[in-house]
Amino acid sequence: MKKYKILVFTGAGADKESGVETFRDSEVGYWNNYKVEDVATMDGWRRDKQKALDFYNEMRSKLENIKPSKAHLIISDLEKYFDVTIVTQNVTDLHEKAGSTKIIHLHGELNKVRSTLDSSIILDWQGDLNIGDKCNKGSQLRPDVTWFGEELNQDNIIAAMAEAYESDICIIIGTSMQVYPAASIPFETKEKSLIFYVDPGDVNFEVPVNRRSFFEHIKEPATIGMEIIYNDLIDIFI
Ligand code: BV8
Repeated sequence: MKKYKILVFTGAGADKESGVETFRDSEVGYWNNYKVEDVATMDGWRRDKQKALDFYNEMRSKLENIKPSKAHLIISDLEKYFDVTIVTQNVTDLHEKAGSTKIIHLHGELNKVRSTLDSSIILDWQGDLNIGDKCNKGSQLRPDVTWFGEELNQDNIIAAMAEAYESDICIIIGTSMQVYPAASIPFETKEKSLIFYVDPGDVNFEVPVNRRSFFEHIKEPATIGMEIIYNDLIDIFI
């Protein structure tokens, strides 16, 4: 029997209970301790490469010690019954560690770096990246993440849109939905698809009028929200 398709759209809040800081929603969020323009823009990179490298080295050093939360594990478990695609804004590898198999990283990945001369040269990378670490063409390596003002990887955006167009259910977890074009993807799902928004905070974005009757805000952290949704989906669809 054909499986219903679920699009899971995640942001930093989905990783919060694994010990990863978010960006905008708390005093300790990344953007409260670093200036976005210094560490996540091309201008910042041009001004002070080591500062940007230090920011991502700090984030990458945490990767080894963080584990998937119950939310990541439930999302992975949904693959038993549904055709699940994860479209994430997160640069961590927690969905991979939880066993999910279809993951699109819209804003890149912390454990990858790329050449500043030839963006097709992408290397797996653990540990710190520093000035002088170069690709085989002799150019400085940079984090393989998408900075503000940089175009997203078009293959990823096209793949994410294609999955959204076919999705019957959308689960949005832990994102303020402030960053575009990523935040447009959940509303590219089928017009009558169910949309669950898991976030202990308020809904601070516009839900399109034609989607409001299918939109449910579960005002809980990711682990509790995903338990609620898992039980609802099994009751309704299985
Ligand atoms: C581009 C780098 C153009 C990697 C990031 C309209 C259309 C297109 C672009 C724009 C547009 N309007 C403005 C733009 C420009 C810009 C943008 O969107 N700016 C915003 C801020 C206004 N977009 C861009 O620049 C993009 N590029 O458009 O290029 C172009 C086109 C052609 C040619 C050249 C250029 C690039 C955007 C990517 C930027 N890179 N990160 C990294 O360091 O991670 S974005 C950054 O924000 C992260 O990737 C993060 O994932 C993303 C979104 O943040 P969230 O994940 O939502 O995190 P946040 O802290 O905001 O929210 C956390 C939520 O979790 C909260 O709601 C909280 O309540 C909740 N929460 C807390 N605890 C829990 C929880 N939820 C569940 N459980 C919990 N326990």
